[in-house]
Amino acid sequence: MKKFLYLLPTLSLAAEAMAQGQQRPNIVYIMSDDHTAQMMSCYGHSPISTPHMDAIAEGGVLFNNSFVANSLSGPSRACMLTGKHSHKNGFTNNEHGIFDGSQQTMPKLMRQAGYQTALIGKWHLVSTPTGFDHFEIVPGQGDYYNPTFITMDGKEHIEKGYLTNITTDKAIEWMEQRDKEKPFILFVHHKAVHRDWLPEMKYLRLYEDQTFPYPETFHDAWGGRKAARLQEMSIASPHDMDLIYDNKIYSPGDTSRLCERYLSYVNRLDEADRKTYFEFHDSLTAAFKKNPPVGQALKEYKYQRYMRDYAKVTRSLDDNIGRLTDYLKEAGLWDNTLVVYTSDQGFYMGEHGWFDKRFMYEESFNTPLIMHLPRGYERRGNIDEMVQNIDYAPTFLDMAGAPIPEDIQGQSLVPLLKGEKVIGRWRDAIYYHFYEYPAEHSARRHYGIRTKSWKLIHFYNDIDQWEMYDLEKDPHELHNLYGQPRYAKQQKQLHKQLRRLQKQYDDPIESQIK
Ligand code: SGN
Ligand code: CA
Repeated sequence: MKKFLYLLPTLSLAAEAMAQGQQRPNIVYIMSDDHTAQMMSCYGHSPISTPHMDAIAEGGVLFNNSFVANSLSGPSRACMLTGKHSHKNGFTNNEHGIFDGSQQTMPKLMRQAGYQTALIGKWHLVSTPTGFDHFEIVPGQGDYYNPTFITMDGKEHIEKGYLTNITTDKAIEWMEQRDKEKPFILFVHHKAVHRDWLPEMKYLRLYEDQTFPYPETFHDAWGGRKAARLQEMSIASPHDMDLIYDNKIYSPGDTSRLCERYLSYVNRLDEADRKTYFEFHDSLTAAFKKNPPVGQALKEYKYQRYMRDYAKVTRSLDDNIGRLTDYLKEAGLWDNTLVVYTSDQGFYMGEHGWFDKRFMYEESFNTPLIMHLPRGYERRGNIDEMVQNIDYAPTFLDMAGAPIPEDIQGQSLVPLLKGEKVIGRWRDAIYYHFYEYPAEHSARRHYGIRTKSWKLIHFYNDIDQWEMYDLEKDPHELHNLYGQPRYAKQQKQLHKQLRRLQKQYDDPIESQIK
């Protein structure tokens, strides 16, 4: 891989800081699940307010162009941990992936550099976590109510309460009892706001009087985009968004494909809470059944229910970001800690008529990224350079003054965080590759690149379609320009850039992928 010129000066700065006896920064990496920038007020245009997330961005930095390498939980986590694209870290999809924990990972390298390493919450990589001094994880996707946790001895136990709160409790408990002589990196991985969007009891009725605006592309009919037509993540479709499972319109005797799973999640609640839960949802069900919406009205109804549930779960998440940042301030850790808030990918909040993620279209290719910076990192405000989740590993190593192995594919963000001029030194295109098909939601396999103003995507496997978008003129990616003679030059240029990145990252693309 090409060496970047600025690594040397940055490393020597970190080494210099250590030589002067300055403590290396701690790192608190908070990652939620399926939380998207459209539902964060610091990104603008959010229908709900997220004051604690906003406070991080206001005092620190907000990345406007932050992307994932593969828009799905396990793969995204593997990219973050290794600093490498999916074809290099081996975890390409949730369905068949088992993370090879014997490979080089950033937590292992941080530990070698003298950091204490801890992980709390969702893991989703199947194999036992490696490289952590301490971990306590939830099995698979985890449960919102009275969740099960797995401790380092492999034993499972149930904790009473709401997962988002418990995850924060455990993160704080670990920080309290850590070795205070050493710097630390703590990974706080929330399940929130993943499907099935079950709210904390105190927020059961929150947002119920709010009508959420419809995104401009809510009625997209997916013209010119074959993979978009073939997906199974449409709000309108009863198969994709289940009225019982997703929208909680249920009365005893009702059934659907996912009904039993819905009941198994809610039945984890203690009896009193279960009663309160069903009292509220029964009233919604009764109103629905009295006057059942159909057609367009049903699609809108499902969207409103989806938005309200997602917003409730986001509210608890935001509260807990506040609890964690308050703790860091009270414990005197704030000034020397990097606090990262991000998600494992973005999400569709009704754009194109969808929920879920997977596609390389902006809403799910993007992931929110905001940071509170430790002392010595002067940059503030919005950052427009294109960054990707493979960049976190080299960034943390760089901040710790540890060497960045040659085979890491991401770039350290330290020059950006120090406010250095990176013109001509930053990447001009981002690479993406999604593999999970055939699978739930039926998003076809695809890879592609995004530059500042263009995007080129190739959908492959059981289809073969190229798409090309002018992101400046068509930010919603509705007009596929691929193959149009007037854009031939642009198309050729994008193909060239795509080949260059596939060579740089050494992606065997579809020819060798099972
Ligand atoms: C579950 C969800 C899907 C979701 C995947 C992946 N279905 O399978 O809707 O796309 O997780 O999400 S559910 O019926 O179990 O809710 S990921 O974020 O973990 O990758
Ligand atoms: Ca996710």
